Amino acid sequence: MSDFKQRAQQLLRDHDALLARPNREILPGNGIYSRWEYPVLTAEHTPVFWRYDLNEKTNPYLMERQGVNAAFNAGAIYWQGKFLLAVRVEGNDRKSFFAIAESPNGVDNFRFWDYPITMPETERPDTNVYDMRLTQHEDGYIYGLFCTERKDESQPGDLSAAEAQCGIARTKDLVNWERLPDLITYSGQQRNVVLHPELIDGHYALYTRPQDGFISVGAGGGIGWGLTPSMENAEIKEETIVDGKVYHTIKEVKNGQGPAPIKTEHGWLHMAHGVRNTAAGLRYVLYVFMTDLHKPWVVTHRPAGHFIAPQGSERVGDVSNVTFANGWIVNEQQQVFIYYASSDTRMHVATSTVAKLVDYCMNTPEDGLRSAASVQTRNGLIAANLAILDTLK
Ligand code: M1P
Repeated sequence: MSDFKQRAQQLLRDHDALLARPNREILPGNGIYSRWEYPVLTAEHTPVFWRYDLNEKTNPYLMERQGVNAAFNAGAIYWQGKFLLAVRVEGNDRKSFFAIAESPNGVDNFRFWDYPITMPETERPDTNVYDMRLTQHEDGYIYGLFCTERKDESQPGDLSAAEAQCGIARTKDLVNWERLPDLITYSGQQRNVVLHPELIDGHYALYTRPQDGFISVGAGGGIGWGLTPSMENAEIKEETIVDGKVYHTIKEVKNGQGPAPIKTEHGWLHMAHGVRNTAAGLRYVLYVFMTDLHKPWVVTHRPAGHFIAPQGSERVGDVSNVTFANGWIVNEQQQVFIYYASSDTRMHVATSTVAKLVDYCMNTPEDGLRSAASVQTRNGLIAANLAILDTLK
């Protein structure tokens, strides 16, 4: 057998072994959720035939011709009994694109469909697209809302000056996508925009993240809320802040809605990311909160602090110290599969249940916003526990 063929077979075998590797729940967990041992997706999970030219005539050295740098920030949907992720795949050329990866059980065996999503462009082509939130809407469409990034033409001298806006596409089969005009808002820029799954007073409702600049949200920020009569020419005339930035919390610098919220009998369950600054740069963590069942723009429960923060090897990657999530899935058994990315590099899963997440939201103390308040809250727990500790021995 030729060296070329031998190496090609090795590549394909190793890839198959990686995809078939069983994952393992890390127990006992923290009672809120369990992490799983292996990332569910990495750059190496993308098909060999996306990266290598497998033709010996055109690629005698069997080189990787179109490398993939990362697979992260995936939207998620439970579709025809399968767990589907709409992954942000980033090529070595820094361009991101969307690709669907499918798993039978949500925790391992994720396999990419043969082709990435061919996302149509608008008249103003996107330079980069990323972080798609999937919403199965009551109007019958699956919407994908994502960030479209383009050069900020008003600053031709600054090559890093960019503009982020919300791109919108919809589909009925996750293969054929109809691109709709970008969302119009009257904030400078938008990222982390998410469609609420139900109409509110006959209008489509969106969680937004108004921002003054491309990286910095400036004076604005927070998770916003706005209504539009149509998604075909979506326009939000008035944005109100649902969950703002707060000094000395995990969302002091900025925050953003994660996936579309989950409807529960106690209200809407939300996951978001919060960002604070440190001497080592920005730190992104995930937090959860609940809003009113009939008024999803009104926060009812805010457990203090982070829900998931980068841990161990999750802390290192292209943009270190980041956890980011824009997808979760609830299955028929009300189990929740939380898909989170670490350090803009790879995807992980954490598993929980709707009941546990609701309990966490409703019964975890809020941030008292002062050290003394935190000690007082903790002392309450300690005193109550000391009174019963002997009964557990
Ligand atoms: O690098 C961390 C994250 O930064 C951005 O999120 P935000 O707009 O909240 O700062 C996004 O580019 C996101 O993709 C990225 O993971």
